[in-house]
Amino acid sequence: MFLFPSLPVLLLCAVRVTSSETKACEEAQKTCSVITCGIPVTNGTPGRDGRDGAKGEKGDPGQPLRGIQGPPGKVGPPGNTGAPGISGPKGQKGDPGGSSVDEAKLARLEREIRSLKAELDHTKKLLFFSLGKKSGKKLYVTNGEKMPFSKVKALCTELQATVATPKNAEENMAIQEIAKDHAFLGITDEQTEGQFIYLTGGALTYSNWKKNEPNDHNSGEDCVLVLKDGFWNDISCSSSFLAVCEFSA
Ligand SMILES: [Ca+2]
Ligand SMILES: [Ca+2]
Repeated sequence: MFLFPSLPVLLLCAVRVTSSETKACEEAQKTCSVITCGIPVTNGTPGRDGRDGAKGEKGDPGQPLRGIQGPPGKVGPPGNTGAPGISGPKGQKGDPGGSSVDEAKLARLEREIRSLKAELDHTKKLLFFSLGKKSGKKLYVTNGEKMPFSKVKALCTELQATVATPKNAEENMAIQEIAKDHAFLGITDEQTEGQFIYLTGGALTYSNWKKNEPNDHNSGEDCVLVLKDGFWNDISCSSSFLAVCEFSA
């Protein structure tokens, strides 16, 4: 009995539904045992959620997010020196220099030179008195040390002096008095045996040989000593005796 009344309803449903409503009915058939289309009926229970729609179109690119500003970085290395700037404007002409300024400067320098000269003379006198012996324009100085002739030469050269070389009796005595012991003289016959010459060059102009000297004793004696008594003796250059240097005073 229930089949017949529902048949016209089903037919009516097939006639009335449009193509767009067909899908809705099909969907409804899956959930409803009885479909009522076109005829107002009481509301049924809500259907299930539909399927996901088609994928949408790609959206516009998003705006990049700006992060928080970090701390300042380290100071970079100094750059290259820049090109020199343009010269500044020429300054105003200065005041003419007075010649009186130069004269005053010169006068002050002259006073200073005179003062220094006086001081030097005084120092020399002290030096003669305490260290050396002056004879004419020569000053003889000893450090009291004994050494071979080569070292005596080196020492005197270093002091911008020469080895003591007496050229007369007065100078010989001055050396004898300052040495008070056997001391080398700046005289040798190293170049030619028997021909004594000055270290500074030239043949002897004065001599004070002891009796029987020079004798070039044993293996040879090419250097000269002034003995305590003031007489000379040729001696081996490698022996050690007092060093006396000669300065021009
Ligand atoms: Ca000799
Ligand atoms: Ca000798």
